Amino acid sequence: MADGTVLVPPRILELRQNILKKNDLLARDLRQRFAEAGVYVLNLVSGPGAGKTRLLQRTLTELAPEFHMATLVGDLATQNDARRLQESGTTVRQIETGTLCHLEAEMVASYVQDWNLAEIDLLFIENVGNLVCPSSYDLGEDGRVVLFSTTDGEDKPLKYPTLINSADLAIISKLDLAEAAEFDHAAMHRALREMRPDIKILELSAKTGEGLEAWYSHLRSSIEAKKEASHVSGNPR
Ligand SMILES: Nc1nc2c(ncn2[C@@H]2O[C@H](COP(=O)(O)OP(=O)(O)OP(=O)(O)O)[C@@H](O)[C@H]2O)c(=O)[nH]1
Ligand SMILES: [Mg+2]
Repeated sequence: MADGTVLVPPRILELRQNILKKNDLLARDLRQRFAEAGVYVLNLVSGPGAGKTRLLQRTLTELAPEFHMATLVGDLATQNDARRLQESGTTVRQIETGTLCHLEAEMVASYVQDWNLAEIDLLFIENVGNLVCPSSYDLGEDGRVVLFSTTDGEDKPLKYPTLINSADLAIISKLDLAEAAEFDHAAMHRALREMRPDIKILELSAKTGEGLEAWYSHLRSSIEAKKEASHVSGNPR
């Protein structure tokens, strides 16, 4: 239309609403299972190449002495990310989505089906690299982390409001490249806070290790809180 409005035919809209409703119901069941098992679940979302896998590679390796961790990683094709993450010695499964640009609760449920969730402290779900589709799909996670790299441009939070609105934590990655990319830290923080005034922001480099301690502290306290909640609700592990 001349004013830029896109009209969606009612039948397509209805179909989309049904898919989302089915996903929400499955996500609710998953969240219940995760809560009973006391496993803390994080869904990592970013555009392609922002550094999700590299951050997880380092996190899985460095926190392995402290926690039992597992990862599901989604991509349209290849087992590349799973191979990289398996070098940490932790449990990793690749979900190849084919043509889908996001993970859905049904996929998560089927890929964790034979896992003993009570043995896992922390489950990472690396979503398909995409800033649009993953934001509408609840995976039963406790927290959603959005990554923007210093080379992505400071205006990205403003361009992808749905994603920011569904995120609990924003990670600014590739801090070591900030100077070369002439990254404007204040502008990025402003853009994030304009969309979500209370969003927690961490800046880090998975290459140099700068900022990783704050990320690990966040994980430690979140895991602790989840275990506490699980005990309180009568699910001793
Ligand atoms: N210099 C630098 N490079 C990084 C950093 N983190 C990731 N990279 C590089 O950026 C590229 C993409 O990183 P990945 O970890 O594969 O990104 P991703 O978000 O998992 O990508 P997809 O799964 O394809 O969406 C790789 O070449 C990484 O080595 C960092 O902190 N500093
Ligand atoms: Mg990846």
